[in-house]
Amino acid sequence: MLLTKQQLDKHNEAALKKHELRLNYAKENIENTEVIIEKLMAFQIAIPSWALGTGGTRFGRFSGGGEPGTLEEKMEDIGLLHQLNRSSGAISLHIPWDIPKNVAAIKQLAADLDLRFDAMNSNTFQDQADQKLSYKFGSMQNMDKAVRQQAVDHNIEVINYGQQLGSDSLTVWLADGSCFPGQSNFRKSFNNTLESLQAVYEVLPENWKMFVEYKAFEPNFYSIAVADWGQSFLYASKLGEKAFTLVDLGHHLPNANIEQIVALLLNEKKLGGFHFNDSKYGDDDLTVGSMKPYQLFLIFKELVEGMDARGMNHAKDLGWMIDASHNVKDPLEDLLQSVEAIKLAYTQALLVDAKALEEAQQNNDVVTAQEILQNAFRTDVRPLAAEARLRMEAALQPLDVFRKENIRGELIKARGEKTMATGL
Ligand code: PSV
Ligand code: MN
Repeated sequence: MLLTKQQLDKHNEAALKKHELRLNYAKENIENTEVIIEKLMAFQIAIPSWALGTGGTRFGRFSGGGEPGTLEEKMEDIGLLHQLNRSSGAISLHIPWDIPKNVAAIKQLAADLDLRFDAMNSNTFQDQADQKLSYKFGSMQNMDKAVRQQAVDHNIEVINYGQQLGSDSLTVWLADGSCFPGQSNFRKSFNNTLESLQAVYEVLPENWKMFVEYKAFEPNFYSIAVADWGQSFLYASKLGEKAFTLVDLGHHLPNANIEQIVALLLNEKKLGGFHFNDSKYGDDDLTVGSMKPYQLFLIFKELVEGMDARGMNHAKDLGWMIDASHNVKDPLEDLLQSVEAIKLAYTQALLVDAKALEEAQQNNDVVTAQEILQNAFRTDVRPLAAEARLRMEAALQPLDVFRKENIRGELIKARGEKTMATGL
């Protein structure tokens, strides 16, 4: 379901006066607003195909209705998000949850909605109905070579789908590990995992990247095959220059200094991309920026500084994706909030006076350093993000339009109350 241009114009016209007042005020206080707005217009955040339905926990799931039941419907939902914010122009597929059955038709739909295919995700953390061997005791780390081979073959199949669709990266997240001390041998698990990853890396197309995602715990609770950024870095370094670490914000032990991790990975040319979400306790998969917006800003501050130091393109040289779960909110509203939070943190990071900060650091002027960061963080940059949307013919206030046009109601009418999106 897409809105007509007239529908969007009507909402934008109603909100225009207030927007202009806010924008003028922002322009008076912020330097280089034109450069910032252009950067914002270029910045796209991929939406995973598994995030369009209601999420849940192992205790339950409360569907909100009107969920997309097919890959096509998921793409249509992302197309709608993209129409509202012009910042969600990419989809990331999880195989086998979202196998493209008719590749030509899926590519055509993506083109119609102006979406590109972001990283492909393999799944060796669940057993599928038609699967020969079980991943109960791991996939790439498994003691049985035949299971490892099955996991390798699956990843190669995922690359093949990605090639047909025009993707250029593969994200591997392994649930492999152990639940109890003594259950497995750390060195053997590591070597098996490395060998399996190498077999996939060997067939990775020339222009592709391979992202190795880490996670501290869950579903295994004693050890995980790729538990932290150091282990991911180790695999990525041994694999070669097309392999990178992927940082999912929810995959750290409590209070980890993620911004420092990001800075060092960038410095070592091993940062590949992000899965954005937020958390209070563990891998909570909450709306980006809903718990720790200052941390998100600090991460972006490192990203901007580190990318600029290497002459990287902010919009294109790293993978930007949301990986969240929507248990109590409408998934589409939640995704609009997440995209906005990412863009605001990015904008605030662009405001940091890098030269003044360097000087303060040089002089050990801790107070000034803090002032510089917090001045940027406390600046209201929402009018700049709204202006970027307006210039791209998107909605000044996407959430407002979503509600006023009763989009969820329309989706329920079209798809029914009881639809269930595939995924976890
Ligand atoms: C694992 O928790 C993870 O973050 C990986 O990225 C998976 O692909 C995704 O979530 C599955 O929901
Ligand atoms: Mn993730």
